[in-house]
Amino acid sequence: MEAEQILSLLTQHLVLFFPDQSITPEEHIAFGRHFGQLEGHPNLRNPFSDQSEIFELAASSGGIADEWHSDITFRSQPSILAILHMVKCPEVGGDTMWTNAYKAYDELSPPLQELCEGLTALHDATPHGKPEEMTIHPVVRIHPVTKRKSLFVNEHFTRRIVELSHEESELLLGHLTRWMSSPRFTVRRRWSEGTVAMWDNRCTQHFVLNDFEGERIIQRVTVMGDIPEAASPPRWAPYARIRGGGATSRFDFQLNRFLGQQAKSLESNRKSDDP
Ligand SMILES: O=C(O)CCC(=O)C(=O)O
Repeated sequence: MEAEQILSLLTQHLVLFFPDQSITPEEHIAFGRHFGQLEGHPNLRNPFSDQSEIFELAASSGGIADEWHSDITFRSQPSILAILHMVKCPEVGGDTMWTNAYKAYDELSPPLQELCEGLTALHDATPHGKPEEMTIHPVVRIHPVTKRKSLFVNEHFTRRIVELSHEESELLLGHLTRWMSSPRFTVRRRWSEGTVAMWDNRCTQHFVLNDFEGERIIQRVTVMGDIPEAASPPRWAPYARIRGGGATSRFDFQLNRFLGQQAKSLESNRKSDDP
């Protein structure tokens, strides 16, 4: 099958499975390259290979992604798609689930859709021990190919809705991330060794069931990303109280820090553009 056909099936179905492949790491990388430039994982170690374009998640080294997420959303250009190869799986358990972020958006009530479209969210790499790696994305993004809207917040990397207070953000993010995982939006894969799975990272999230014993080894290549296009520009200013000292000001600390860094970098870009 041609790469273009595969991409078109992916656009239609969001997640594809190719059983009984048992590919080598080189074949895995070569397959991935058909879909764009590959990137290694920015924060996770790559213990099994010198090749930076492939990395491994092994249960023995704690590589169980048991929180819903899209990949690398703490970066300004999160990956567009990823391809997994199941190398060793437990006899029972360790299934992976994916959820459809288009449906999660489509089935929100119109007032909540409208609210979410005017919001942005701060994402960071806290799960990798790097909270200083952060960026802001729209809460609702538009897929560059289908032009459909999808919800783009996840429980693993999204810390805060920028235009809401900390307390309001906790409520809304809690609701949206639970909503994303509603069973009717999801598909669940029981793995066998040699299966390859591919997903569109712009309109899905995934989650691994941490319910198994024994080794589970899976390898991934990741196709580099694009800047998420917002369904609409943010409709409100960031809500972060500048004054310090109050017991709850710690909740605004990270957002203020990000906004400060952003203002500095805009200022230095402006200066370097000055004739
Ligand atoms: O191990 C899996 O099934 C999924 C791994 C994962 O979450 C990821 O590659 O981001």
